[in-house]
Amino acid sequence: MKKLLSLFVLVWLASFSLLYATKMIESSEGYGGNNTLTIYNWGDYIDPALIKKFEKETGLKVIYQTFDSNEAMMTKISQGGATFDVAVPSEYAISKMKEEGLLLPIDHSKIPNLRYIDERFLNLSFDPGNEHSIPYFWGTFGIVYNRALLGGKEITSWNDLWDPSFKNQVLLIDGAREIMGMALNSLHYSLNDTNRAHLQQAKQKLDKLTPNVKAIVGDEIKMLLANEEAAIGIVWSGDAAEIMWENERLDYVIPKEGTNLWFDNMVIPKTAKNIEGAHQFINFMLDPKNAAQNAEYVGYSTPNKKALEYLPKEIVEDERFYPSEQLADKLEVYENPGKSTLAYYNELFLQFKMHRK
Ligand code: N2P
Repeated sequence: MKKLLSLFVLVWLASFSLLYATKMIESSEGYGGNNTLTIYNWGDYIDPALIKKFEKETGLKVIYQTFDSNEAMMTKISQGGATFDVAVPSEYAISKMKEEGLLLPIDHSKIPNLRYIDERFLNLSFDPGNEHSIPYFWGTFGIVYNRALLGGKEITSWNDLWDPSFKNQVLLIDGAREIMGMALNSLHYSLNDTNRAHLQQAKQKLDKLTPNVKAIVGDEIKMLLANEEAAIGIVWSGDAAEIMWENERLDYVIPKEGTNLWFDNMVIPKTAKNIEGAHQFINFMLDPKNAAQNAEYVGYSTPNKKALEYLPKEIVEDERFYPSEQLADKLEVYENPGKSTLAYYNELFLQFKMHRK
């Protein structure tokens, strides 16, 4: 009987440790859980050295995936197939995701570094009280161009892009909201316009830009512009900053008809498996030294007031990348126009892309 009992204990112990071992393997292979942290961010939007530093400090293993538009990110998150612990949407996407119940509340007591964020970037209308999102980067959307390649011509407005002499010279990023917004602004409409006739007009105006459009691309836009494969790019400010460091013949303009002022914040999607780790990561990215290192690496503007002290003066005093409150007030933030209008923006943009082929 004794023998039988010890055999039973042995078998029980063995199966228990087997179960434990499988669990360990599962989590280290990235099935999510408390040893891993899964992050979903824009491409080229973090200094990889910071991921290593975070892993070292916390013992967590980071699984990192990227997207290149809010639309692509929202589709993936709402389908729920993949689960993420932290994601970095822009303001209108945050508002939409909140509406759809896709985000978890953030526990501010676990984010002490929140005190370093400039008040200007807190408590904005898309997320009052920052209940569901914490600032990461911010910026504008505008035109980067190579004056030398354009025979010395200067660009100051969206409407300049339709100049017939710029044939095959314009690169666009692949974002429905951004490109439709640019066309709306060029017509002096709001980039939050919901009037379908205006949206149609914007799409027709985009069709007229087609001869000048060389390609609609993702993050490779930076390489193409830096290598002078095209003279003009419609880009986010931080991408412009990064390529201007590489090629000094490039300049960035905020078009005079106005443009978009955007905010990208960190959120915890509802399907998150490591909520504690997500808070740790958000707090880590808000550490002023980490935030400064990240801003210097990617070229984007940090909302972290304390981090500005660690950044070169030429960068933080450059109105093109750190627009003053006065200038920023003249720019427009994307609003969430509701599901059907948003779908209409996407549809028109898709039609424009197909029209090119
Ligand atoms: C970085 C993309 C920045 C996103 N490649 C702007 N919202």
